[in-house]
Amino acid sequence: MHTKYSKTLFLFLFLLTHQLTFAQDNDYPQDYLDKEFHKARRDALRTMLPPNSVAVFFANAVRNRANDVEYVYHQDPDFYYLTGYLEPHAVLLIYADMQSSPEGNSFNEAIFIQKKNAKAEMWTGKRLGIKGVKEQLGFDVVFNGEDFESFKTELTEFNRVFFFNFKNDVRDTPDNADLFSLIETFKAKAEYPADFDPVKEQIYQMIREDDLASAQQTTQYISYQARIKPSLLNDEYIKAFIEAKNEEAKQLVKASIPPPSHNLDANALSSIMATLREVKTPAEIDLLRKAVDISCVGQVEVMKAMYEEMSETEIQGIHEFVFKKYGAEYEGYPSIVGAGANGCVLHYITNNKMRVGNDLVLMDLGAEYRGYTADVTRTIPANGKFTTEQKAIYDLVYEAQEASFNYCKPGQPIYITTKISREVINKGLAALGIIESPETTHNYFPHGVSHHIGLDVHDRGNYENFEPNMVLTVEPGIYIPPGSPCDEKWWGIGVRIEDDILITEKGYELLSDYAPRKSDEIEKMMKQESIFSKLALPNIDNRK
Ligand SMILES: [Mn+2]
Repeated sequence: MHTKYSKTLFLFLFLLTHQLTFAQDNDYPQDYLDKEFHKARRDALRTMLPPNSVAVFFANAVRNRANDVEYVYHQDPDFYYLTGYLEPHAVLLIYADMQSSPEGNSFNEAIFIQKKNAKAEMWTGKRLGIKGVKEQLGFDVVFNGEDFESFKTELTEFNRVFFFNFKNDVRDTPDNADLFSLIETFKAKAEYPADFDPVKEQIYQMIREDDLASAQQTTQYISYQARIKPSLLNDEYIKAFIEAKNEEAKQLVKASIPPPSHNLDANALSSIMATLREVKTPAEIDLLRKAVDISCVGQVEVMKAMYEEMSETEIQGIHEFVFKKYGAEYEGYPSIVGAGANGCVLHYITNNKMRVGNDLVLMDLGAEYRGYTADVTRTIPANGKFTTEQKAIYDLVYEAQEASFNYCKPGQPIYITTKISREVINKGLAALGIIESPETTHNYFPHGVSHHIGLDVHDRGNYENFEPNMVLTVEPGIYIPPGSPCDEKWWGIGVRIEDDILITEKGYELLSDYAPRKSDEIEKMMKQESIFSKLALPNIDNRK
């Protein structure tokens, strides 16, 4: 009897504890990328590194908003992709070959992270610490940041040390294991030259590898960079290359360029990471689908809810409420809600017009779900009905987008969508009399049409051909700000239609098809009853 009772009690307690753990776990998102994903991406990166090299990645900086308040922390997407680590003040080393520690252990990667600290965690939340990073992120070699300095790794001995050069936006704090200190330690270990200039090194490299065919490309790159940093043109070799009149003279410059005096490479990682990140894994595609669906629900709910008295701010709020209702943590980029002429400002994020009136409202928003962001734009008439002019411009953008979709398949160059959209729009603008002829130079469509999406809204990519499992936008637009050299009736019309597609073996899949795109389908959707029309909040105007 006694035994049986104990057994039952034990079983009961066991089930209870188990149940509690289970319930607690389930109260938090379970669908982040798993540690196997991040490990597989590190392994894929390793295969792209030349022998006897190491790639070094730093966590993003914590950035200050004002006084003692920081901006919401966002991990560097490359760092997240390779680690899953969401905290600041960390550095990752990925070696091409096996290394041995002084204790005789072999390893080919190491991560240095934020140390557990009960006091700090009381203010800013739980840290994974060494144990958490080993168990949850699957790293074997994990140290606290403070141990980076004494960590034995002879960076100067490698053929190549790859990293992204540092931006001067990292604050030094009293903590000797903060990002600032980790970077200083790296610079000391790698004998980073005080005058290190990756752009100059890139130009030297291009000149060294230059043949007659690429001379123009090198010259273009130099003139682009010189606009940012004019002093580049004072460099004796760059100056000589620009001034070289013929191939013979260019060859002389090429032969005179000194070899690099160190093993640091701050250029190559961007194309290596682009190659890795531009093609998505099934797990990434699942998260992107979710982010896109959520963003489309936002567009649909706003289509139903919109009326003339709404403000841009409120419209933004409905989208973002929908994102959060579905568990998306963030917006992937600052939300754009622009009525009328505001829609002609490409990155209008002020969103403070208090009444959208009879204008078109351009809404470019993306939910970020578990790190992956959508990028969807709809442009709708605030009062539910396109005017003749609004519809003419809208339908032209739609036509350009439809024409571009036809070319979204493996083997086609990504820039083709821009080329096709441009052709359709130039022809259409001329037919409407907005420009003189399809050949007229104009500024009504100043941007490209396709970019990758992923951990970044403008995700890394090499931008060559479409390949299966790439996820990209197709987003033509026409913007006619007031004062444009055309009939006034077109002024203040800004239209962008932006959809997200998954490239498949034979073509593409439209991921953002939940939100209507066609002008008459939008008008139909806008007639539907909205849940938000029942939302009544107290009037606070007369409170003192
Ligand atoms: Mn976009």
